[in-house]
Amino acid sequence: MPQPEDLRVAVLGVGAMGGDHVGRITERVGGARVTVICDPDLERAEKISAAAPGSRIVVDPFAAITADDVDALVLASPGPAHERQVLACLDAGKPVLCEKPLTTSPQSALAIVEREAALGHTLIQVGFMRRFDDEYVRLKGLIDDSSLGTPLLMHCVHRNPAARPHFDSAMMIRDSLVHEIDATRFLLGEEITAVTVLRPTPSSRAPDGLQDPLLVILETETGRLVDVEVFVNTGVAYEVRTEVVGERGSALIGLEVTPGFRERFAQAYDTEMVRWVQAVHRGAQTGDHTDGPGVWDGYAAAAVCEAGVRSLETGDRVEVDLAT
Ligand code: ISE
Repeated sequence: MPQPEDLRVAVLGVGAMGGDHVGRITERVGGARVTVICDPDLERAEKISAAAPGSRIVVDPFAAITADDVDALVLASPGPAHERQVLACLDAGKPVLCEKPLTTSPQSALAIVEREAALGHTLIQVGFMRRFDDEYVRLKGLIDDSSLGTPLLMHCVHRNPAARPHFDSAMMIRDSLVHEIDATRFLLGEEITAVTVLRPTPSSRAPDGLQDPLLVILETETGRLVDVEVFVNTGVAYEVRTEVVGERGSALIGLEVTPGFRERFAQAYDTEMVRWVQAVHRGAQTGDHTDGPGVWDGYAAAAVCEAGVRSLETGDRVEVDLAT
């Protein structure tokens, strides 16, 4: 039953992720309801709206952002649309949960960091959902309470059974590796300073031209090394594993194997949404809306991805150019 004090949410883009978010808010998250659905594919919008009682369809995303029956927004539109939509949400003073990427370039992401800072309070959470996954949270706990001693190395595996059509090698960095980049920053609590992308013999299953798998080395501020296998056409299952090696021990998470990322991170997506709704409710009183990853995290990830794409192209170790 909708309550009068429910947060009224517009979801922009109701493809796979956005459609899931509408279902999540409608069925599993208290304190919020979807009032507006916006998608250029009207048939899709109507189907999703039918499953979200009380929602209406708005075709123009900018009309959805300023609508009177919208208190906050979930952006699950294509990445290139994010910059203008996020800026419009900031202008309207409305909180946003923005699926990655925040924007498609570090320059435009930095402009958003600056615009939000000028407002004086945070409004934007970026959808790095792993930060809400129980296993990642426990692993971070082991690092933060010194159970493993000082962390020295991380080994990450990021395997997808099959990439979407038109997935190119740069997308392996921007779309897949980006989660390992955020997980590294989250777990180790420091910035990534350099990226080296190595290209082993491609799998014969990889579509023409796709450098699949990749082996990536991330270096951090204090000299920790993180190796990441990104393999997006294994033909097997979704496997995401992270091992942290410290001076006094190691810990490995991600032994569960699922068909895809939506199953693997189902709990994380639900918790992310619950916490976001709670944070927005709290923020209505305090003026500080966000306790999840924010615009700086979106910007830092974009800067590391840019270095990664350059390393992929040149084969060189590339330093990350991060604003100070
Ligand atoms: C996808 O966009 C995701 O975000 C998944 O978590 C990732 O595993 C996959 O490789 C991406 O394409």
